[in-house]
Amino acid sequence: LPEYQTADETGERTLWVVFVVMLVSMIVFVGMAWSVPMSKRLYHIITTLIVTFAALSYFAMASGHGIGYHHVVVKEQHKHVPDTEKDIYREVYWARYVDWSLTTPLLLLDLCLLAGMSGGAILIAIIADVIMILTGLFAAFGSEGTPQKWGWYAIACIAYLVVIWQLVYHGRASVSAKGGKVANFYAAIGGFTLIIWTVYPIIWGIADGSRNMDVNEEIIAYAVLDILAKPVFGAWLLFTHASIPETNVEL
Ligand code: RET
Repeated sequence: LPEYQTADETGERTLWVVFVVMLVSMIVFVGMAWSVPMSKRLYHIITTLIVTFAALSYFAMASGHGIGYHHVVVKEQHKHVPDTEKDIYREVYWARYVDWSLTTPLLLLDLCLLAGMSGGAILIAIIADVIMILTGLFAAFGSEGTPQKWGWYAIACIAYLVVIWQLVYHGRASVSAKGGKVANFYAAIGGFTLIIWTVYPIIWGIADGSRNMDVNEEIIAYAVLDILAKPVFGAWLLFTHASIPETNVEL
């Protein structure tokens, strides 16, 4: 009999809770956008789009959509009877990758605009980020035991290093021209982003990669990260933007 690794009520309830958190953040960010003139709403619009995409993807996952199955054949050895094989089907929430492929570029755009990076540096950061998410998706559905699976993961990690390089090297160089206040804020929110984002590939390696975390635990881990990376990041950015006029972007 095949074994199915799926979420139960704990996982489903967590997905609904995050959906509501994203929806409430969306309403709050829209309200904050309305309190400033249109010409000062760029961060508000980007940040509202981020939580809107997340709300849509969490709604899909909570209601049972955007989920596929990854099939693994596990060989079982026995002492006195012939070896057997067992089929394991584990849920893969591909809706996350759709979400991430849209929201991580927007999160980066927030940071790149804050730093005042050049168009070329912004483009490299965003394209490397899209490559990271899409090769991560290939890794998630890659056949178990094939070199490709971890190969795709390795390519995604290299793309992630390119993203970090753009933010740390080019971002810091650009932001220094905006004065100490903006530079300090960029260092703080950029450092926060770097820490949170780096936990994603670690969770992926434990849950989807080596299967040492069950589906519920995976949902909870990503739920915490997603709330920190989107609503908490967004609120921090928008409130600070309101108090430091030098963060304005002329676009
Ligand atoms: C994957 C697996 C392959 C290797 C790497 C990954 C990185 C993912 C990241 C995701 C960030 C998501 C965010 C979501 C928004 O809330 C695709 C997990 C490097 C960095 C910030």
